[in-house]
Amino acid sequence: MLHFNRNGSINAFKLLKISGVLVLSTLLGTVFFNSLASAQQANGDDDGDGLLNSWEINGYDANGDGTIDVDLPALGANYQRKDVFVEIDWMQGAGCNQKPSTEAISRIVTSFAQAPLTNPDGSTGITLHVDYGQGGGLTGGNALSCNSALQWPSGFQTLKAANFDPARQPIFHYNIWGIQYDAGSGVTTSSGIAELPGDDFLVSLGAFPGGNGTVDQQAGTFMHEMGHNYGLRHGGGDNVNYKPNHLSVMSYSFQLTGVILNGATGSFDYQRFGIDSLNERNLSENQGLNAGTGLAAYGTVWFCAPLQSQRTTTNADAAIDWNCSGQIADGVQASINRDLLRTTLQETPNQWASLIFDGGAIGSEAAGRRSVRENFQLFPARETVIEDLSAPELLDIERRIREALP
Ligand SMILES: [Ca+2]
Ligand SMILES: [Ca+2]
Ligand SMILES: [Ca+2]
Ligand SMILES: [Ca+2]
Ligand SMILES: [Zn+2]
Repeated sequence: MLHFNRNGSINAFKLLKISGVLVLSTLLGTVFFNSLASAQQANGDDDGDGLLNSWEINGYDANGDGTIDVDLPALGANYQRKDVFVEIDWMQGAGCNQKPSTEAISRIVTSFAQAPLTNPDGSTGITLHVDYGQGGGLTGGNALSCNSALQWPSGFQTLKAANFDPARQPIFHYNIWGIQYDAGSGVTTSSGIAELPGDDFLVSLGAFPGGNGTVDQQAGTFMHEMGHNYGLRHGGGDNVNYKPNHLSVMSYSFQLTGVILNGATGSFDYQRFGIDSLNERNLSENQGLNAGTGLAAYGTVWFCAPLQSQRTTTNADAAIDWNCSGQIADGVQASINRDLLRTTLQETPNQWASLIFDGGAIGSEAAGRRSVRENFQLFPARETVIEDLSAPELLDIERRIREALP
């Protein structure tokens, strides 16, 4: 992947958010200190989802005129349970239909609902609200014209400005489902691009089967690109690809199939627990990933040098023939993550516990009063992740996993 640093503004960005909270406190403080129990401050965020208590309880009034602009209670927000909001616009017309399937979106809503995080109300999980134009309060999602060479970030931001209510900027991530894109070095068949952390991401499956991918490919890629917005990386806490000790849709090994659980693909998930490092100069084949009994239900994928042959196991906590010698031994030296380098593949975290909920303009009270273009300048992405595998490369990984797990 490529990471572009657009740095120097992080401190200013945090200060703006703080001042946004102070402004809100001034405007609404009296009302809330009268109407809420003392512990529940209007400008607090009890559940840590980046959305202020006052917005989740009363709705968000972008310009302070007394009219609610984003009715969060009507959308199902709960100030004591984590909520995340995504608006999807998709290209559709003659020759393209990039609308995600209902099944793909609902799978990821389920994945978030099953997240291993506890909430102040005692529940577990995150409520993922996806507006792709279903109706009810969810009328932001709409079709866009087909464009097989969308420019990032300029063209993306132009579409956002024309198709996204600015009042939603502190609350909703914005996601376009396009065909292919150009981030400055030509049109690519890459599956997407995303800010890290941030509030904008693109899914681009135009070169995938059927012109928009299978349900699995849609579900996995949507969750993968959204994960970058929440600060997640391809190697868990780092950017190293294909780490066998990273069991997450954030790894290219599992983006299209989901993680291997109970002998099968299809677990669309971020990593749920920490896994030890692997020293490629001293691997214990007897130990496998050695992350304890909870790992026994999980499989993993690794690669054997020099041919980079891809291997799959359905039990990552049992013995693993890391160097593909046909024998199990300790003290083995092998590069197992497809890069020919023998290094230490660093430990990987519980990714659900490390989500950054307030990327980009999310959580900034003043952001809803600005134009899309103004916020784009004020909240530059710290990094942008361009998926650097072509469609054929990513599909090849998926095909080999499916061959190994009939
Ligand atoms: Ca909140
Ligand atoms: Ca909430
Ligand atoms: Ca829209
Ligand atoms: Ca290696
Ligand atoms: Zn990625």
